[in-house]
Amino acid sequence: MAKTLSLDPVTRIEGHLSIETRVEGGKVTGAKVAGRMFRGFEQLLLGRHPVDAARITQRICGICHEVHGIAASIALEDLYGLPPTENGHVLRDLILGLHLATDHIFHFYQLTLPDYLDFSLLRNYHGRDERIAKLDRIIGSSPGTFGNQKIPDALSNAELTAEMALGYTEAITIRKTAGSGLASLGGKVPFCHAILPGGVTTGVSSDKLMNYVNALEQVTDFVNRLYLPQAKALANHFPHYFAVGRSHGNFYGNGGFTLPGEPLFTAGVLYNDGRAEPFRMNTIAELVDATFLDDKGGIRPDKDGAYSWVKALQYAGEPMEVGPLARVAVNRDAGFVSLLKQFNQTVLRSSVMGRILARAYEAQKICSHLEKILPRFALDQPTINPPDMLAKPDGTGRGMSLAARGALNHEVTARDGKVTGYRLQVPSAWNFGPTVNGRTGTVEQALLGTPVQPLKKKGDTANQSIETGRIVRSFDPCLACAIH
Ligand code: NFE
Repeated sequence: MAKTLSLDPVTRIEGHLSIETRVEGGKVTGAKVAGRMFRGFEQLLLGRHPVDAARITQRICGICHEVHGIAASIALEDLYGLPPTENGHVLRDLILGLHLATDHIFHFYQLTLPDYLDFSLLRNYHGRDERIAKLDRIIGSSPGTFGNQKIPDALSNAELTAEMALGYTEAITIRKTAGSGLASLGGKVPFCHAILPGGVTTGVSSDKLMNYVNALEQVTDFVNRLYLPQAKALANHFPHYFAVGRSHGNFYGNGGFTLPGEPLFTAGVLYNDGRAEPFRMNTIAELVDATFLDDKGGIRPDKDGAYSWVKALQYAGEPMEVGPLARVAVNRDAGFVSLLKQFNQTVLRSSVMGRILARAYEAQKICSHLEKILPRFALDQPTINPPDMLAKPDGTGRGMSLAARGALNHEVTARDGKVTGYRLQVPSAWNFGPTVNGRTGTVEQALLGTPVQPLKKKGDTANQSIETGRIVRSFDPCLACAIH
């Protein structure tokens, strides 16, 4: 007999997400992924000065603010016909890259590991590291978060659990250090007010630059010493997750980090039948059939057939997976393919563990790229080519950029110097959109066919949701962004 399992709200994510699955014969046979809260950023920009978008859109999200400032600035540069200075471009890439690396660290340690570890195992630790005793006290004070004995297949190795738990606590300190480095260049965090069209307004003195360099060195050390090795250790212990959580297998990625002549990522689309093509902006459709919106963006909370506030984004009629795994797939990244071989994975496919590993791999790749571009910053050169705030541009500007969770597009349309349209195509909308025209949403597809654990005790469905939670969190959901 079919039954329904709900995860509502999904915790350890940004925003409001509900997952409903139909389970039949021990497998997920239907899935509905719904964003639960209307935002309205596209609407509130209407009638405003276009440059306001660089600051207002950063408020869409508490996690990925910088990326919206950057994508908006690129769109505004297109609208104003205003190239950034080289210094501005360098600073923007330095901000973007350090943010992406720390966002990935946060996702692995704070958002993902509690799905796989039973931190109460630390009580069985017999090593000499005194920090473990400290951790034990933290765990005792928050047993709900850390003493998760409900996980039916948690990592049973106490030593490795202890090492990862230490990574968990160090990741918090690293995030603070990275925040300080980002504020040195972006003015402040969260919401770097210095990111504007034409570059970055901060007067970057040598001490500010050194603070950034120090943060980058610490983040790089953390990635090399703990994050990538521990992501690999997780993959070693849960190798079956290379076969769980497969989306349709269509990938889309934007370019980015274009400064050194050869971009770190190039834009493109890779279909599940192996076809690859360059990205074409006008091939994206925003569909509202299953969304509580009408064709003009008006709110329709009682609309028939609607079940989410997230729009369905499709590329040439196909749902796409976006994110670090999509970026390595579209770029046919040889380093990542050889990393996969360490786990006997011969083909790069969509999966839970593929996403987790791709993020760690990307963090390392970005950190070394940032070290490479640092010398391009010239202390005596301007950081911004400022826009003429009295100009009254007419037309449309597009900013195709990237965020931790995937491709990010901003599009601004202005008449007589006022915003008349603003369009946001955001990573989590690609991944968390609903089913439209018979094409299941990306995460919905990833849930279909998932085996569900048998009930341990009557009525205790918590352990049955573990697979769902792991699949959903492997996409690093941000519903605040998805709905915007
Ligand atoms: Ni709110 Fe974001 C990123 C963007 S996801 S986290 O990364 O854009 O949709």
